[in-house]
Amino acid sequence: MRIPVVLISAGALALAACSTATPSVEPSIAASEAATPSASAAEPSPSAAVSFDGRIAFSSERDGNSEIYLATAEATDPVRLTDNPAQDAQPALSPDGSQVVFASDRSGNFQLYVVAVDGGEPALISDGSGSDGFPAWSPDGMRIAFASDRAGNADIYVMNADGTGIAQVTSDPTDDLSPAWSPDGSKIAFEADLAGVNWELYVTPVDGSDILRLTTDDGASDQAPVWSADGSQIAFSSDRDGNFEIYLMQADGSNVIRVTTDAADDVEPTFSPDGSQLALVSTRDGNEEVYLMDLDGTNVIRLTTDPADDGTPSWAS
Ligand SMILES: [Ca+2]
Ligand SMILES: [Ca+2]
Ligand SMILES: [Ca+2]
Ligand SMILES: [Ca+2]
Repeated sequence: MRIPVVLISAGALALAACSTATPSVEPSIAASEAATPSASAAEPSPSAAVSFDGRIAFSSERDGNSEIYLATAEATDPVRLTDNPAQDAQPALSPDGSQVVFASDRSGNFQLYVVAVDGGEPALISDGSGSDGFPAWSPDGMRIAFASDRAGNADIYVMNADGTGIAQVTSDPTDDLSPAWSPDGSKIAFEADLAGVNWELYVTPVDGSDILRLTTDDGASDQAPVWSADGSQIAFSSDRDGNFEIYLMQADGSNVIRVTTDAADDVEPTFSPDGSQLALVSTRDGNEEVYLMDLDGTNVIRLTTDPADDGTPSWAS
């Protein structure tokens, strides 16, 4: 069983997963479902850059602990943006592709930091009043939505991109995670178990005034929503068909379409800037890798080729 990306325990946004000693910031993909990673010659040699448009930020443990990396079509190897023994995780590229906001426990508990893609020291933007994670840039680049346990359980908040002007969006007693902005900036989709069944997807105006449930599959966990560029669709991951797959639905929750069809876990979808592709994380080759594919699941491109876990892609122009 996959467990939530962030477990809320003892009032902390513990980015812990399963029984791994190292806090995992990726969705916990059951080890039993993944083949034993092989560091043998089976890994293809990354001798040429994979072709794709824009920039993709992701997290990886390839250098011993979770760091943030940036992949571009021009570069053969991803560029490492963080260098800290703490967990640096959940990167989100700004809409113009110039900055990455991410969560890190380098100060003790998870806080949000911003780093320029061309380097420099990450700047703290959290105010330290709770453990913060799941940052998501608003489409105009002016605000950041995130999850925080500062009020006792995980809720969705929004703030200005410099960390000022924090406003609470949700205030229910269950955990609300993984906020995603609609392209017009008016709504936020998120995952929660408000109905007391399991993780379901919800949507609300940014002021939190009208929370609507989008998914109704009570027997499964629906997680990690992300909006298409035209606002018509939401991609998400769900285990409703036995293992985690990527699905698309209309933004009102109707017309669910399954995108992936393999026995491994497929999670953490995000759209390409032009909306024609998805990036996602899958264990289909033995460990967590980032893949790109068309919206119908065809033309699969493997972006990462490292035996360590690679995850949480964010794609911008
Ligand atoms: Ca690190
Ligand atoms: Ca809550
Ligand atoms: Ca699958
Ligand atoms: Ca990998």
